[in-house]
Amino acid sequence: MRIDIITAVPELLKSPFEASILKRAIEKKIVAVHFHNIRDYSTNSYRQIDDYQFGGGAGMVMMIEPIDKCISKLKSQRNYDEIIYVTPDGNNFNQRIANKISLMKNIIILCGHYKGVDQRVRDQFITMEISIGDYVLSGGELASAIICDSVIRLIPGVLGNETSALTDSHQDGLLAPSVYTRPAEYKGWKVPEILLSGHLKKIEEWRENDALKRTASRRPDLLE
Ligand code: 6GU
Repeated sequence: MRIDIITAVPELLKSPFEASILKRAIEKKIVAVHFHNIRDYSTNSYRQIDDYQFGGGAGMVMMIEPIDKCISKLKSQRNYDEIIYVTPDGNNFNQRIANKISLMKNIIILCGHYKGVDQRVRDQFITMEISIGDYVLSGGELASAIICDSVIRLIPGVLGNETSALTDSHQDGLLAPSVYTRPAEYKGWKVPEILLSGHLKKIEEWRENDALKRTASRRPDLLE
């Protein structure tokens, strides 16, 4: 998978890809992530990428021309499955969307700033709009990093069997069950007996039941 990220603040976005699981996925060449500084596509000598909004009002708007130049250049080089704009007024991100994106070959992610981008960018280029929740960030960069992390870890070969994504919270529509490790007893606090029994079928039943109980108490909306 290839991910092209268009941003005004690449520094805000790079470090998550330089450690741990994402770094390893890049080193193994399972995924390639390319950063494009939108200022490099500015057409004036101030490297300006935003301007006042027509009709007046507070807040700057990202201009169409630098974004057009960057996206058009990328599109001339390969086909993209989706051109994603991350924005607080997009569709709410979830595990289902992460799964869907993880199957794609090439995507572009455009990070918004200020009051957002000129609407014509959205009308002409964007195929998918994603929000990561009902709150506002200073820019789309951190949201993009979150989307990339959740997507990349789903690509086969990124996680080993021991960290399989299949048993994560949300992957089956439920929260994940409680987990325990050694010691089996600590200060008198015991691990549920069944998990020490070696009885695989009963353990599986216990986990299913614990996942259901958790989901019902913490996130009943997921069971509706
Ligand atoms: Cl994708 N961008 C910004 N700026 N704020 C957000 C968001 C995205 N998702 C939730 N809040």
